[in-house]
Amino acid sequence: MTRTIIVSNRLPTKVLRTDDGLAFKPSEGGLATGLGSIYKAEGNVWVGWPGMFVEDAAEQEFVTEQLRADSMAPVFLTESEIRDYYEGFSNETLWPTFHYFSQYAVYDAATWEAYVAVNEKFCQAVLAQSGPDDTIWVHDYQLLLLPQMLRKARPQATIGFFLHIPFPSYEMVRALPWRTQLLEGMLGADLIGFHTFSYMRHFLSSVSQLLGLPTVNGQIDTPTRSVQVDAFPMGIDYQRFADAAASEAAQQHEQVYREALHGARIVLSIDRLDYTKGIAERLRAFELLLQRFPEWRGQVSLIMVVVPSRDQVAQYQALKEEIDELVGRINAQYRTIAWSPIQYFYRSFPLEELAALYRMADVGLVTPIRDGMNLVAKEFIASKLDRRGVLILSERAGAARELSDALLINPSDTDQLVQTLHDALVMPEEEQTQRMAEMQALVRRYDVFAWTQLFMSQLTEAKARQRNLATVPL
Ligand code: GDG
Repeated sequence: MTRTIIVSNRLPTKVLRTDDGLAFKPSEGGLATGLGSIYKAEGNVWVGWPGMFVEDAAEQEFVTEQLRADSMAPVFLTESEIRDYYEGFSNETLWPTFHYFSQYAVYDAATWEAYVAVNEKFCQAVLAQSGPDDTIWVHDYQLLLLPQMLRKARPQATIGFFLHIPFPSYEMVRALPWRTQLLEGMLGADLIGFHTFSYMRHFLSSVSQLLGLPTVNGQIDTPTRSVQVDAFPMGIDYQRFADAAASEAAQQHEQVYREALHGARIVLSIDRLDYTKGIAERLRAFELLLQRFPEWRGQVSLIMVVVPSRDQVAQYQALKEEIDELVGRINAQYRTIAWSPIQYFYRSFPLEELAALYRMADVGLVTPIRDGMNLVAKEFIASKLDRRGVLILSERAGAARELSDALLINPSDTDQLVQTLHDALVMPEEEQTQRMAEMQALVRRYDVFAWTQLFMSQLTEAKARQRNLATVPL
């Protein structure tokens, strides 16, 4: 029997150290839900880091045993590996480069070496779980070298790779000192997936210009194999968000929040703390809205949830300070005893509270500078049971390709954003429901389960094509 192995930097369960010993907390992320039916099936497994340092051998054994029961296999990483491979090369070199923030990119041979070594460690962990003909689906930018490492050890395996962040233009990629190794690493896969066609085109262009390989119709021919490349826009678990929004708990939260907000209209923004998300730019636009359209003072509040993330990286600390300062300044300038322009939360909320916020928001404000897809935009849509509400979406989020009924904006154009905020707040209800209905139909249909199925079936096809090629006599 062949098996399927999912590999990502993080496992879908986090191990925590509590007063009562080690605890296991399942993640509610979209990927975990979407891939649930695969990795939980008989014999399959998800390989990744459990999110905590476990050095003691007996503890490692305990964690491994516990996770095995839930179809997971941990890769234990040390503090220095996380510092260099994850915070270093992944988040200080690849993340800024792939999001067009090259001014933040650090080129450091030591973190690159750690990246290679940790990819190798993941490779060994996968090999320990897999046989020669198994299917392996590798996820994201932390593991770009893994497909090729696996290919060398398992020439017959079916290997898929999906990138969750943008793939940037050749001009960005060529600046990376390790560009050749990174591209070759990805090419170990039989199928490489991106969120959009433009990321896919950028990848093909880099492969052709940097490796000199022919690329025709989404197929790359290496001297020994052919690799398929395609776009698979990731979806969400639509029903889960629709159900959460309909729940008694969400309705109760909404009631409490509405009373506290004294009837103000609500603009909602939800992101991880990240300079790619355009959080500071969004605050400046909201400040300008209050300046240019004084009629909104006292009438509209921005609820801004920022989920702490990567706070060991210098740029993230600086961004946090910038946000704190901007919120302080705007609130100090405009607030009244009864009204706050910005309700800012630097923490994450449980699903029912998040659902209440999605439910009650008049405007969803999703304005990243760059974003692979952006699932928040889709979750906002799924939560709008009465179809009222307007989505303002950056044209530089992958989601903008699908959500053409959102109000699309250029996140660098503050004037346009201010005007669009105003337009959204005065949009007639009929137009709101029309746009929302179109977007709901799309987000409901292409959910995360459809995404998983499509990728897996294309992967099987790509492998079959590969086998046919191999049996054609020269
Ligand atoms: C990467 C790419 C791509 C947020 N606040 C709370 C909370 N969240 C959840 C949201 C959403 C998720 O976090 C964020 O997903 P995004 O897609 O918006 O962004 P990234 O984390 O940057 O993800 C991105 C994605 O991978 C998938 O391929 O779309 O472009 O950067 O699901 O709901 N969840 C809870 N409380 C919160 O306060 N429970």
